[in-house]
Amino acid sequence: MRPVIGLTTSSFLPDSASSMERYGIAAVYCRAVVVAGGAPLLLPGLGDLEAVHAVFPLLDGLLLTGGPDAHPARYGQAIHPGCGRIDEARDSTELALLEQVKASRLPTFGICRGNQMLNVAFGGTLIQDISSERPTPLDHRGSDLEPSRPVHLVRPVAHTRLAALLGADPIPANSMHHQAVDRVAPGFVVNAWAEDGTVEGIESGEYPFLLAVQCHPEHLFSSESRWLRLFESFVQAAAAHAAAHRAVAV
Ligand SMILES: [Mn+2]
Repeated sequence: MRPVIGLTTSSFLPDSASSMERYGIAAVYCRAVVVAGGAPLLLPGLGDLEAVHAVFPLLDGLLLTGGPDAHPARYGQAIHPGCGRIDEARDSTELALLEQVKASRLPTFGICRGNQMLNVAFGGTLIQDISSERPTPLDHRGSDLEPSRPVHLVRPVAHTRLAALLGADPIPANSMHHQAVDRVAPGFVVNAWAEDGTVEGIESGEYPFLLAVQCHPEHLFSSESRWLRLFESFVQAAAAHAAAHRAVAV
């Protein structure tokens, strides 16, 4: 049985292409989960906590995807002028999911916004806008128009799970973010740095699989197999969680 991987989604407001609000994510997230052996299940960011509690027991793993900015009040700050679009219903949904993760130790993988939400949910803070708050020569939005194009190196930190999966050598990564982790949440460590000192991922050794990256491996795994290992390791952890959960249920 494939483990069921819940993926959080973005809300798309009515625009020139559609008069309807929609929920969705890039298809490559789902393809990466399938290639790694999981079964993707999309989760709308409605902000309905009863719905979260009803759906959560169906999940064997949780993938927090990219998206808009977390409300800075979630980490005790006022909105900085450089902060971008906020979706409070999605914030509520993901933070409720992560409260369930804390209780259940469900394997969880964060990507981009997912890296930031994981840090916020566990008590860390964010840089609201890198270019205005921490100017750097690196262009962390450099892959916006071409998501599979690496634009800077990421250096895995020795003795982290990420380094065990990617190897210790610097690895080219794409980058589509303007925020980043600032103060790292208690219980977490930085698992990768960009060369300008930007946090490119965090993880906790206190859970079976609780790991996140700031780049977008879902756009890289098909051309660089090292990135596929992240999805494979995550899905394996989800399968182990499912096996243990079913054993308890019997
Ligand atoms: Mn970056």
